[in-house]
Amino acid sequence: MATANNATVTKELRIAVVGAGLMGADHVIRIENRIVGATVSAIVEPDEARAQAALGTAPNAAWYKNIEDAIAADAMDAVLIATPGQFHEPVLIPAIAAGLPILCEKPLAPDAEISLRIVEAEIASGKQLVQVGFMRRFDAEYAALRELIASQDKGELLGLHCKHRNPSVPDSYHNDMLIFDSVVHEIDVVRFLADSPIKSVEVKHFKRNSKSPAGLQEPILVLLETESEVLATVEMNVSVGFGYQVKTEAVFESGIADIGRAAGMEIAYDGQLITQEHASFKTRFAAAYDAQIQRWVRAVEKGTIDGPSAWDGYLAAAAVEAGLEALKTGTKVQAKYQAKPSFYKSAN
Ligand code: ISE
Repeated sequence: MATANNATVTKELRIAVVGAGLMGADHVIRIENRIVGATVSAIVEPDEARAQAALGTAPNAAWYKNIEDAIAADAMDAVLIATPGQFHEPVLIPAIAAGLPILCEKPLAPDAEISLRIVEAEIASGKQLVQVGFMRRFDAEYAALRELIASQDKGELLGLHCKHRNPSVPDSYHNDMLIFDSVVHEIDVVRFLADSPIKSVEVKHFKRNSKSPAGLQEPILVLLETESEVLATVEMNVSVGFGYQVKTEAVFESGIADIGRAAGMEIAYDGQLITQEHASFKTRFAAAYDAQIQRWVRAVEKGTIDGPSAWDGYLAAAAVEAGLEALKTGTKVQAKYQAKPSFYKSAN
């Protein structure tokens, strides 16, 4: 659009944020304060108290109780879904049918069957509309490690040691969530780093932490094997108390690389070296979330996506299914995948 004095006015992308819980509220603040070229135009949230809290941080936004009403009111140009995975499909299907670009938080859906339905809806729309929020791919250290692996500079990648530690989990968190809510990040990022699909999953149990919530059998050790025969060990530990840690050590033929060490000020005092640890994924991955959303906004302007696709979401869901069976049976379970549709072949 050109103004009278010929200055160019760029239109801001109007984003509807669906779900104003922990993650959604964080994304609203992020878009309003740190993302260039976008604004939150709608909060889609059935709970009034949550919606009002989010509206307090998004001056241009209107409140809708469901996605259908927001679509009918033409309230947005794009959708960011930040509800838990089991609520994604009923939002994704109408948003895809309306031709809206979507950034959907992980996991795309709770299982492979639902993920395939979403993939089919996207193919039927004729356009890649869905990007999945595996934000670790946008973390600078993960990106650097992927480049190091691809360069073969330190020889072939032999294995990965991944440590995923949460200070605590909410009461609603249960055993299966260790795999579909938490390990799903490693399932995606191990494939991303090794550039090879997950072939099998096996789950072992560490000695149970007496501080874990009742009913939770953890920490667990998950073994992910890729088709390229890279073995990844994943310590999934959600009751560490002291802070939030996500670290990966890569073992090469001629070297070791380590990412995720605590950064920032180190204090030497009274015979100790003290560095502050993150308290939550909101700060540990803040820069990655910013980069993910900024790049998505730019991609939407060009009518594309810039990150993991719905097909990547499906591949993760299929490997998660193997992981859930491995958790239940104690055996090594092979992941099963459908053939990649030609629609996604030329895509990232
Ligand atoms: C949570 O849903 C996340 O996605 C966090 O990144 C992860 O660390 C945590 O374990 C999950 O519950």
